[in-house]
Parts: sequence; C-alpha cells; structure tokens
Amino acid sequence: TGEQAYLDLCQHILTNGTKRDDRTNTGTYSVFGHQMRFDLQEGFPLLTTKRVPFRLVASELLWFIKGDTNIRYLLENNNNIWNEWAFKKWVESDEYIGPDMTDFGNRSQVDPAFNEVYEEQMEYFKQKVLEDDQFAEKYGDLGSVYGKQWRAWKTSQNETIDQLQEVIEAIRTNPNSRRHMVSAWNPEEVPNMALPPCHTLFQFYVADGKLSCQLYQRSADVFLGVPFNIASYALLTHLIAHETGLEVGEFVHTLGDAHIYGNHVEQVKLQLTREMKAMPKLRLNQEKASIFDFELSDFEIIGYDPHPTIKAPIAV
Ligand code: DHF
Ligand code: TMP
Repeated sequence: TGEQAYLDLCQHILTNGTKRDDRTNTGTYSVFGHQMRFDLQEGFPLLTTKRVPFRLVASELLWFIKGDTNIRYLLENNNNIWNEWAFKKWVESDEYIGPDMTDFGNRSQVDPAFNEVYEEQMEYFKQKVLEDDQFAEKYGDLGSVYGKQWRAWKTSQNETIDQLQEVIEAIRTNPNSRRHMVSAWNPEEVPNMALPPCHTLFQFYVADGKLSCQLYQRSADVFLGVPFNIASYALLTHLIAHETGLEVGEFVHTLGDAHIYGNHVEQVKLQLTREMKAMPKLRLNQEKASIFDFELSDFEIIGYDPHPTIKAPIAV
C-alpha cells in the first residue's frame, strides 16, 4: 500500500508492459487493469521519491470544485498544467493566424528553433486569456470537462444536477448507501471536451466513522498524471470527510490503461532508485466547514521533504 504500491506499479509496467502506439504518437508501455490502496490515516499520499507540487494539485482541485472549466483561474494561480489543451483549440481555430503550430507537442521537444516560436505563441495566448474576457470565454474554456460534470451535469429536461453537493448530502444523511457516485463521463458531452475525462467515476463508502473513496481512472499517465491524481482525490476525500464529520479512510485507485510513456522511462528508473521518506500530513483550516468555501491558504502540508523534482515532457 501507499507510495510502495505506486513504485510497484512502475516496476510492474517496466517489466510486463506491452509496447503500444498511442494517440499522441509518443509510444507507451502499458498494462490494463490495476489497483492501488492508500490508507489516509497513515499520512497524506504526496509522493516523496520525487517532488509533487501540492500547490498545483490543490488549485486544480479547487477549480473542479468551483465548477470552473476555464484555464483563466488556473493561470491566475500560476498553474500551467492545462495550458496545452486550451492552446490546441486556439491554434486549430479559424481565428489563429500565427505561425503553424501543427503537432506542437512533439515538435517543441525535438526542434529547438520551433520550440522558441511555440513558447512565444504560448506566452501570447496566456496573456490574452488573462486580459481579454471575450477571448478567454472562447479559447480559455476546455469545454464541459470535470468541473461542469461535477457541479452542473445537464439533464434531458434542461436542468442541472450538482453531483458533488448531492453526494455530500447523501453521505451525511444516508452514510450506508451504496450509491455515493459521481461521474465525469458524460457520453453525450465527450465530443465537446478538450480531453475526455481521465478520472471518470468515483464512489464514496462510509464504515466505522471513516470515509473512503474509490476512483476509476480510464487512462493513467503513470509518471506525470498519476501522482497528481492520487494527491487530488486524497485531498477531496479529506475535504468531504471534514464537511460530513467523518475521519478519513482509504483512497482506492483503480486504473484502466496504465501506461509509462517511452520518453519517461529513464525518469521512472531514476525514481525507482530512490528511498521513500516519511509521508507528510495535511492540515485543514478548521474554521472552514463547507468544501465550497475552501481556498488555497486553508491547506497546509506538514513535514514534506521529498527527493528532487524529475522533469519529463508531457504528451499532448
Ligand atoms: N496529458 C498527458 N499525456 N498526461 C497527463 O498526465 C495529463 N494530465 C493533465 C492533462 N493532460 C495530460 C492534467 N494534469 C502535469 C501534471 C498533471 C496534469 C498536467 C500536467 C505536469 O506537467 N506536472 C509536472 C509539473 C508541472 C509544473 O510544474 O508546471 C510534474 O513534474 O509533475
Ligand atoms: P487519452 O485521452 O488518449 O487517454 O490521453 C490522456 C492522457 O492524459 C493519458 O496519458 C492519461 C493522462 N492523464 C492522466 O494520467 N491523468 C489526468 O488527470 C489527466 C487529465 C490525463
């Protein structure tokens, strides 16, 4: 369990993964169907064998919780993790008249001259999203991704369902229910999303005064995405436990296609040489009650002393 489970998954994929082509033309090693468990009583599962930037995990989660799908909020919080997917919509639009950005994800990694031009366009794009309301509305928005489905799932009657609010209410009033589900996978809306949700479905479970959460993640970038996903759902579980007066239980992470990209293999091998350290702890501002009132400054990570950052290119 815990971080060891994550390292075991990495080793398992390196040893047994099937080499596969993928949408991004990067190439992966992958396995199908895997489960990890994290006992949240043991500490907060922020990996220690490389630095995972908690600030970015937390601001992304607050963005989902707000029901926001526009990267402007992330940019305002110096969080750049979703830029490429908004940028892609912009450069593929009729309005874009700058230099050709076809396949920018791959080309920026292999062609330094192109990379310079790309970085310049990306900087321009970010400023425009931050400063121009109309532009931001059109091109900063990722479509009906997580935030939209969690907080305002559209029904056939043209009403909306606040799945997050409802699941919290159900945990409070009917803890033994086996129906504490939130789905981000909305088949009708998948075509309107910049990236169809990777963390697609989660369920809560209450026993012995503890709240557990299980996530089904259809597609898992084990080196870059998964460390964020683990920390994000652990934080969500803490927040909902806090609001409903429960202790935290386990986070169970179930993966569909669990892959290591070909250009992450050296990084993963380096990480596997490192010794795990003590898990940090999470402290929440006790004066806040509702998950919908929390801000970045209400979270504190205590005792986090990880091994250094390991950089890797992200597949777009
Ligand atoms: N695409 C792919 N191919 N993999 C992903 O994990 C992924 N994740 C997305 C969107 N699209 C994706 C959203 N989440 C990073 C981490 C999570 C994330 C997006 C990006 C990332 O690049 N993490 C870096 C640090 C980034 C920074 O400091 O700005 C890391 O080293 O953890
Ligand atoms: P796909 O839509 O072709 O599966 O590509 C999505 C990629 O992003 C895939 O490598 C999984 C990765 N990913 C994560 O691992 N976690 C995340 O939270 C997100 C948004 C994406």
